[in-house]
Amino acid sequence: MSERPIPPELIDRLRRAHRVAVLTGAGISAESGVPTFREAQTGLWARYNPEELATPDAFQRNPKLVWEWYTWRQQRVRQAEPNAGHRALVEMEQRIAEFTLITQNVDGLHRRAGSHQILELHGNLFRAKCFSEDRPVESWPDSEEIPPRCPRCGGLLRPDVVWFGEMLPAATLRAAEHAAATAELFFSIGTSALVYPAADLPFAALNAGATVVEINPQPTPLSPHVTFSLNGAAGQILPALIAAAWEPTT
Ligand code: BV8
Repeated sequence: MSERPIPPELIDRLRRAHRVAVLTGAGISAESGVPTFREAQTGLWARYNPEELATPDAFQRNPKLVWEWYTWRQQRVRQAEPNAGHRALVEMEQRIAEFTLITQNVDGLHRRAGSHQILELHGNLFRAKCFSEDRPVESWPDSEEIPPRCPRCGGLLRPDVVWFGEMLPAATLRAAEHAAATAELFFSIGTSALVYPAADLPFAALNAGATVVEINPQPTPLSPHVTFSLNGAAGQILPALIAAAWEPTT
């Protein structure tokens, strides 16, 4: 695929930036072999639409099915490794004075890659909480029962992720909104820009006068509004951007 060169103006702005915010979606994990949220599911899950499974109603209707979907996703992620796109964002965090990584992803790959300032808007696949108490559960006794039960109250355990129709963690969302509203440079990477309130963040950055950059092989509803649109894979574009901005030209 012919790589269009990265605009020199963008490289210059990145080099000079002090406050950068990045929003990532499932696309940044695609090159790690983790299926994106909206691409067709395979195998046992082919007949289910993720948006129908990732809801409290789905869990109440069939807790075993939903718990097993997340167990399957955990296994997929455990077999995956962070990719060059995740690693490029670790380097960007090291180079920028005030860097905030906001992710919609629940796969934990940014942390495994070595990123630190991470805001997990939609929770994390590998954490569980009690469905009745809505409080985290770190561990529970082995049991044949699926889903397992809360050791405190006996309620059903559920994944500690934000389902459709559920509020995002308030402090995390506030921090993300602040980062978007104060960034000089905002990147939207590997997201279809369909899910709210996360999809509002690039607009908050634009409204505050930031330079907004989208990295995605496909156009999205955000594309017509951004300052720079880099059409390609994050695992290729991000390392090239880092090299152009900070690696000494030989
Ligand atoms: C809420 C966790 C308040 C679970 C997820 C307006 C305001 C507020 C709410 C709404 C609103 N309008 C509608 C709503 C409701 C809803 C919503 O946004 N619905 C959408 C579908 C219209 N929002 C909510 O319910 C949110 N809650 O607002 O609470 C409230 C309460 C009650 C009533 C009303 C409001 C909660 C949303 C969170 C849902 N949980 N995940 C789980 O993962 O199981 S969202 C889920 O979608 C994932 O987190 C995922 O990350 C996220 C977004 O998807 P993407 O990451 O963008 O992934 P996708 O597959 O779509 O796209 C991948 C992209 O990557 C593609 O563009 C592709 O081209 C690109 N790509 C592919 N390969 C690469 C690549 N890019 C770069 N490189 C590559 N190699």
